[in-house]
Amino acid sequence: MESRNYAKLIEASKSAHEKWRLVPAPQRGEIIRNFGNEIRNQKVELAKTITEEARKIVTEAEGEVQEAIDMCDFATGLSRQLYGLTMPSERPDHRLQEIWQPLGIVGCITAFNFPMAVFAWNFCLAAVCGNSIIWKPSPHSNKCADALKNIWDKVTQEHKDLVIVLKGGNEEAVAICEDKNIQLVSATGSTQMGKELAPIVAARLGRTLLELGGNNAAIICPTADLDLTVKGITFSACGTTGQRCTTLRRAFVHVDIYDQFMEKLHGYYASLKIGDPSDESSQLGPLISESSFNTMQSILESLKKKDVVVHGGQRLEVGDPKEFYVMPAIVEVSEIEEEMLNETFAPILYVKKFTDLKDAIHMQNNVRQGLSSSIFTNDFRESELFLSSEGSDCGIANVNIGTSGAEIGGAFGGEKDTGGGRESGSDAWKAYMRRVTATVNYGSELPLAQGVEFDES
Ligand code: UN1
Repeated sequence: MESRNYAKLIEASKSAHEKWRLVPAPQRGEIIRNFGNEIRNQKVELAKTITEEARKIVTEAEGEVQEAIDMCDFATGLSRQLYGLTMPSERPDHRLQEIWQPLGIVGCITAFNFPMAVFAWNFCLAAVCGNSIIWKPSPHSNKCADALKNIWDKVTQEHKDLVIVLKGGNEEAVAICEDKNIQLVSATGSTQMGKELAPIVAARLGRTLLELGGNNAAIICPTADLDLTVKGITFSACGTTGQRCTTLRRAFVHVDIYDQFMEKLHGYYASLKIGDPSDESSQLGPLISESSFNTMQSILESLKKKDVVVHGGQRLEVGDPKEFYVMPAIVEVSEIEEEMLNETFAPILYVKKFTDLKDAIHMQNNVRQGLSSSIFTNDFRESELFLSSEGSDCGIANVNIGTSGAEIGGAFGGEKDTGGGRESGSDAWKAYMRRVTATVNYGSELPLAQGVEFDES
């Protein structure tokens, strides 16, 4: 990377922020609304670009564009709701108040699997809050980045540099992390990536917002509606060919319904349509790369060596022969295997029996990651336990829904090795701002807080 070019981009981003922060938030919201409307107009073409690059099936690609549109709508609404609290002051004739101000430049590093939505989560919030953004997309999805950047430029020439796309790989990601001009680095990717990048930002006391690996589990209880459950489990485990951070990787099934559940699950898996993602009937496209395929195979091989029962997982001769289509794997385990503790970015679902719900919750939580979790039950005592402080330790906890496919309205992110960041809905916008506590004295005396006296007498 040419450092002179990089410096120019940063300068442009800084000036864009300095101009943009003066635009009243509701007017910023209006421009973001126009951005959303143009994305709406181009929904089908944008989805095609996602399918072309990330190899997502049509309905998921369109769903992803919809997620970006929803974020624009959300940010437009937020533009009139960037509320600061007012607290009662302990001093007479004083006002105590919080004011939220933009940070400056937000660095945004995104992964191949959500090449538009995760940018939208970050950009829409960063922008409505008054920041500019430097976006480093995954090298797999540069066209997706270009497509959104072109729409932004079309919507506003004046604030064009509010979005700057910095294409590249590790070197560019490190440059963003090292750069003290970038107040917040929001990064989505593996835990390994987060562990490498976060210390670089921390060394300059910068802020990070991390959305890293998941190792999501579902607990299936005896009262669960099994048809609904199997559908939810299959979508979460196989959707996006197992390449979502929210993909379901582990299922704990109550012993009383285990056989019945497994029979239905195998039946559902056998009916999956795997093939060219641009063919509307396909439910699963290929893995993103040969190296993903190799990683998946080596995990399955190491399980087979231990005589663990592995169903599926093999390469399929469908679609383009240069690509890697697989039968999603179901792995039946009788004890916790080492392989289950790590996130393999491929459709491998581990299934284990349980008898006691508290044990199942313990197994679910007993991994380093903490993104998403689900319980399938019609017994409210079980679902309430799952949602209590003794329950799931994840950032996302669902009842009778799979682990993936969150709506934008909630805060998105997870605990432990998932990185602790929250993006998208609720009050996640606060991460993109700095909080100013302002005390205003409108009286003619100068009383000090905590009753401190500082008079000459
Ligand atoms: C990701 O995989 O990084 O909840 C994001 C979901 C999607 C977002 C996934 N809305 O599955």
